[in-house]
Amino acid sequence: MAERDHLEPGEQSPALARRFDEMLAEDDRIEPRDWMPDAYRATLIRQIAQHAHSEIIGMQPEANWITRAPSLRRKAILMAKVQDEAGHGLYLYGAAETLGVDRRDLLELLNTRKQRYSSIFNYPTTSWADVGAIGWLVDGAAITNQVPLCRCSYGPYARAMVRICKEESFHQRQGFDLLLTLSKGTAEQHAMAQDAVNRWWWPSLMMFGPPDDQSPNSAQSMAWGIKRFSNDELRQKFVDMTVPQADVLGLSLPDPELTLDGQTGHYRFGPIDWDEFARVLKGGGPCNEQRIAHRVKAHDEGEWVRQAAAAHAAKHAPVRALKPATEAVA
Ligand code: FAQ
Repeated sequence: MAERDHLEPGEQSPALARRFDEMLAEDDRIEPRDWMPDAYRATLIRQIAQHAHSEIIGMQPEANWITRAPSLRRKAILMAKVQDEAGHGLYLYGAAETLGVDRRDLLELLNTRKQRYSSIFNYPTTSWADVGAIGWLVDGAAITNQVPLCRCSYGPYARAMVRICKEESFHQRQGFDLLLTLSKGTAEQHAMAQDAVNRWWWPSLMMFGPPDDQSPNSAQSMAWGIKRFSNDELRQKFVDMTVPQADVLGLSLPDPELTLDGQTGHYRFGPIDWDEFARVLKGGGPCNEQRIAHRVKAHDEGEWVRQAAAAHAAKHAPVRALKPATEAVA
């Protein structure tokens, strides 16, 4: 009997599994129509959903400053950035849906704390300089992690990442520009920038996830071409890129052990507080409760918008289908 090009969920076919392995070996992209192992699909859904949730939860800390931005120009930039993050969430939920899940279910998992979002967004933005620190450090870490995802083995995720990375690059530069302005401003502004960098540095390093020897998913994700570099490799890349930028900003990084290793060409850094990371992941960060409560409130208050959009789509669907025939008669 001829081999089918699809299988029912849970069905196995050695030929299709072999084809999947060959595609990975040839660095081809896996597309939604292709057969894939259930565990590959589940890993992608977990990672893409967590990424999408991070984008929309990540709107909150910066949105906190939109009404208090110090100039019209800064306000316009910040509004555009926060809006971009919503767009990134949209592309990513779209990419997750190509794997057979529904975004409504993913949002329910976020709102009921059954899926994660990035640890970084559980920290508060207590001053205007935090907007700069998020752009420079958080978006900088996000880009370091996400550029390799443009070569992820799953096509829809890889393509979403290309556009997201272009926008994140603008975000990172605006953060750098904001901090540079503050750093070169009055003594009070400089101190505000330094304080923000002191608070965001270590949580930014935690964004890359646990150390490699405590990362249960890395080995398999790298074998599948989902991750191209390990958590520690990306963390090191970020440190190496960021330390010289801190010099240009005229700001220090809060790590007395930060030194350039002349032999490896990499910066050595001090120990990360993994207990703090674990606490934040378990819900014990400074803003975990606030972030989810705000998210659930926004979701509930948006119910009428979802209903109206669905009613509009239902009303116009048959008209759209008939349109070509009507035009032909005319
Ligand atoms: N926070 O085995 P691993 C952004 C979890 S986007 C929370 O190493 P993996 C844009 C992990 O899920 C930021 N949880 O996991 C922006 C796993 O959970 P499990 C988000 C974390 O997946 C900027 C467990 O720990 N970016 O910032 C974190 O192989 C400014 C074990 O870890 C992405 O999502 C964490 N930091 O590697 C927006 C990028 N780290 O198995 C607004 C895509 C680990 O219990 C403003 N994701 N966990 O379910 C990835 O590259 C990977 O998923 C990692 C984690 C590297 C995050």
